[in-house]
Amino acid sequence: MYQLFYLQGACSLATQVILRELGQEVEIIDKQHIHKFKEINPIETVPVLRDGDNTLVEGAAIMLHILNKHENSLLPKNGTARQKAIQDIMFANATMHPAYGKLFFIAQHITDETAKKAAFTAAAKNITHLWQVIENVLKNKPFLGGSTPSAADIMLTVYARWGASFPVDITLGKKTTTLLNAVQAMPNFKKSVKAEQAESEK
Ligand SMILES: N[C@@H](CCC(=O)N[C@@H](CS)C(=O)NCC(=O)O)C(=O)O
Repeated sequence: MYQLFYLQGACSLATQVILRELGQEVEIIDKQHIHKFKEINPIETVPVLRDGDNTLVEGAAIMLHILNKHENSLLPKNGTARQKAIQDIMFANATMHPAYGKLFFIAQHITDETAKKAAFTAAAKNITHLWQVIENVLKNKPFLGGSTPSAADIMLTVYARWGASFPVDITLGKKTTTLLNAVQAMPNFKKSVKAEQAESEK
């Protein structure tokens, strides 16, 4: 069984959803319940995945590890389709995630109200631009992965939920909204959200 260290609603939620989609058993552990989490991951971020004696960090690396290890339709086996799916995972993890990360940084570190508002507006504008890029890609398909959700679709859906926690206007296209709703309606998405809630309340 895998062990996954998480924070409620954080990017680790995507790791949990995908482990469940892969039919894997996972024990989830709230990072906040761990006294010396720094000893597990020196940079103190989630997700952290324990696969036997192997402790993995970095969301995209973890994603590729589990997708390579288990039979699935979330990551094509070869060719351009595989390259494209990996590119989408990297876009999610290395472009969209840090764009949302700026919102958390601004909320925590900018105290001057005028500067804070300007920074939130600039960050939201960048996020809206990234979602517009996604909307354009979705012209001829419902998900980045084609007719069914890919790992990147699930990752992006987790990040999209963060916008509601900040005083920002992020505009999402129609097809993007449909994608996000469809992913959030997946039984394993709902199950993962509930599992986090139950575990964190312990
Ligand atoms: N590059 C890292 C970034 C992960 C990251 O920023 N995780 C956030 C949650 S989404 C985190 O753990 N932040 C520390 C905290 O909130 O305590 C990865 O992809 O795993």
